[in-house]
Amino acid sequence: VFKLMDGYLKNDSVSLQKAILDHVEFTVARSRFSFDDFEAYQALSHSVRDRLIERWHDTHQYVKRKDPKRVYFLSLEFLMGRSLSNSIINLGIKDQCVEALSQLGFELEVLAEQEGDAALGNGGLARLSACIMDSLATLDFPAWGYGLRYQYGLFRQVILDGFQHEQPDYWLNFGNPWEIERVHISYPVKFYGTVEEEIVDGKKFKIWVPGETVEAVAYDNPIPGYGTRNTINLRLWAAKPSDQYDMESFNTGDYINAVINRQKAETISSVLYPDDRSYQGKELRLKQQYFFVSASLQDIVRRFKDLHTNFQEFPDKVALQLNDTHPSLMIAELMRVLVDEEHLDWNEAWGIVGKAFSFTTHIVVLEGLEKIPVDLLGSLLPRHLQIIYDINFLFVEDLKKRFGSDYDRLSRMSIVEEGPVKNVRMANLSIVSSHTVNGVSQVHSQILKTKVFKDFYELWPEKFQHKTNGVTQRRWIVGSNPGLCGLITKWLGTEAWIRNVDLLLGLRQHAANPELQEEWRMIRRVNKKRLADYIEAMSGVKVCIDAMFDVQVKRIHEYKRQLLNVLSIIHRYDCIKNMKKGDRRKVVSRVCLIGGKAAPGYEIAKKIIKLVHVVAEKINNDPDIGDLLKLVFIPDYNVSVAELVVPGSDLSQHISTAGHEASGTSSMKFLMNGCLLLATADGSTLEIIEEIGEDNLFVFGAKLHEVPSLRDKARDFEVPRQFARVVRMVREGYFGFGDYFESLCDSIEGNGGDFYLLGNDFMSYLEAQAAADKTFVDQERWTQMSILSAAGSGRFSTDRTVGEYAEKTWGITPCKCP
Ligand code: 26Q
Repeated sequence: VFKLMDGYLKNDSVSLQKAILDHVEFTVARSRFSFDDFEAYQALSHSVRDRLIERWHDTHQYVKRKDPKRVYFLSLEFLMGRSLSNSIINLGIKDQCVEALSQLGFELEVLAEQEGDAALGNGGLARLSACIMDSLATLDFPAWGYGLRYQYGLFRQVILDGFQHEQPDYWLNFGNPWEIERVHISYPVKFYGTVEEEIVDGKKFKIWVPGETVEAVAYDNPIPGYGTRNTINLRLWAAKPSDQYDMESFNTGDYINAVINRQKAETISSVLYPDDRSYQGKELRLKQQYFFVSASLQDIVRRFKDLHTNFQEFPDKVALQLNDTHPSLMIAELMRVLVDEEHLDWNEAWGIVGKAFSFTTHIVVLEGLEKIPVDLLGSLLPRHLQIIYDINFLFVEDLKKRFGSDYDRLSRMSIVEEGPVKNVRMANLSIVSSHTVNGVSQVHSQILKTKVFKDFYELWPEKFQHKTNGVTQRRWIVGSNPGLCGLITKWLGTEAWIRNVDLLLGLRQHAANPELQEEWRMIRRVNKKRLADYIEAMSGVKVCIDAMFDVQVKRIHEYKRQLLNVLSIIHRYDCIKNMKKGDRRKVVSRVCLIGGKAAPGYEIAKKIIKLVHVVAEKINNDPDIGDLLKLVFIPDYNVSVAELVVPGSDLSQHISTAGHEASGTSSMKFLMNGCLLLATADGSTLEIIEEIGEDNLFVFGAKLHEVPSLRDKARDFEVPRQFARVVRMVREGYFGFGDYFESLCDSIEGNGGDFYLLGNDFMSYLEAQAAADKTFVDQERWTQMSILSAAGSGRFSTDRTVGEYAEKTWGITPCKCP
């Protein structure tokens, strides 16, 4: 275990124990002779927090002195999950904490369970942000994360009678030891109003006279690196009422209403929007975005101005990374600050903007791109709308010079979309204003160049890059699978892989070694037992750990095809039912687990959840089936549930229709943990296949280039009878609720055609499933594939991703605190 040098605070178990007891008494205000698990969790967290703060101060001081170029990772979403275990691991004080606690009669694992998840994000994009922060800190990059401190994170999913209900996630209810409230770091953020002209030194300037002001207060979340003192900052903004421009309302005599109105300011950061395109064009969402952008940029500019006076140096000191289009109003905001406030020429300012921003998109289809209605933008941010129009005017003029009167092209590329409702296309704004644009897997980046942003690629081929996503092995192996972590270290003879994940390749040479295989299986069995206990506690279903644990956990979306999975489970059930008793001995037992949240307004996704439940009800209660097949829905899937599920799975499914998953990152977590993949050739799976070889996972389904023609032919496609049969069972109410599932069945059989090609891929999916069964019987082969999966997962660490961004996009180098 690596040891960091102590700072002012000591890290031996005696010092830690004293720290814990002091915090019990003085922070939690309980007696040091009597406190419960939750209070112990609080006291331990505060002891850890103190140590984080120490390193975090050192890092800030050091980086400030060195003043290197910094990257600012701008994201409206961060899915951090729990912090206690992760911090303890990254600080390198796990053994000492375990010892300190055991003498007090507590267990670290039990205390860690007391913590709620910080779920300030929806899914892949948000968890990616969190993994990137871990790698930025570990690799000593001078980096900051900026985000919003939503009071309510992603809704909690409660299942009643098989239906999803959404409940508020008031995650701050029991306090949050991982943040530091910075009451003195706050900025006014302005909205509405008008644009006027001002003359300074004989020159005309536009000034924005805003109508409403809200205060943004900083909450800092220290992010420790592993095996380094570097601890970086994730700064989240909360909205508070402002004292500025508020006198008026208090002078009208209606004191009570004036106070109540002030309180409304807080709604801006109150709730995370679920990922749902139907929310587009909502004023509150736009306010959130600008609130985030304005506060973050004021902070960034202030830090720049602390040491610099010449804005030409701004891009040498600042890299601004846009995590999707959500923060892209910062482009207009930086223009406004430079031109209206700092009085730079337009062209000078535009040059600075173009060198500062880089843009990552996580979306594959054009329809998914973010648009803001011009009317809405004009009323909330009148000056920004003007700036966007000006950017667009100059851009379109340039285009005309280049492409003449190719009006179709001009209208496709324009930042402003004309039509009955005019919209600002945020992706176009981001591409035009950034020096680099990247997709999140090789194939995704290719699709951007050839389809989604083809016009832009033809104009600026040099702007387009690709950066395959990753996940952090600190959380996804060291934290969530300590058994496997120890085994890997033992066989590699070093724990250096925790910082240098390419070393995992060293496992390849041992993949067929029976001794390693035996130990590997033992550890996986313990993890499966832990998962089985959780399943039973949560659903009442007892599962046999000799069965294959077959898992699909991710947001529920039609393109991710959870429905295909359910239909194949029905098929499996139907086959077993119709088998002669003697043949059943050959059936490989399965425990199928499906989990994930549906956006609240996404009807079809909600029906899929209900379908899982009714099918599960039937199968699990069929005495004829017993342990041969079980189906369980895992409710309220989140980061900490994933930490339990991933290490305990044998097979995981990533079965999106080819061309629809930009990358996919959960597959990488499963891969690292030695879980085999059953997947389509989509997103990052293509690179996983390249890395571990197609013999080491189960691939099926239409290929990317086949999808368009299959879609054209979908209407004439004769679906396999097996597919028709299982859909008919659902339709005709074999599992009940036949009417309710009609529209769901229509989505794959009706006139609209089977857009996601479930019918098409069904037989090939069943074949892949059969291949998985066949392999599972051969445990030696299975274990070898499992070891080779983990061995090949190094390429999918965010350490690699972040290294590539640093070199190719941001132009930053490490700044390691001594
Ligand atoms: C949009 C408008 C209004 C409110 C919310 C949103 C919104 C919020 C979140 C739209 C999209 C998201 C999240 C998207 C996302 O998670 N995309 C996934 O990103 C992963 C990381 O790159 C990829 O691996 C996945 O393939 C991609 O689906």
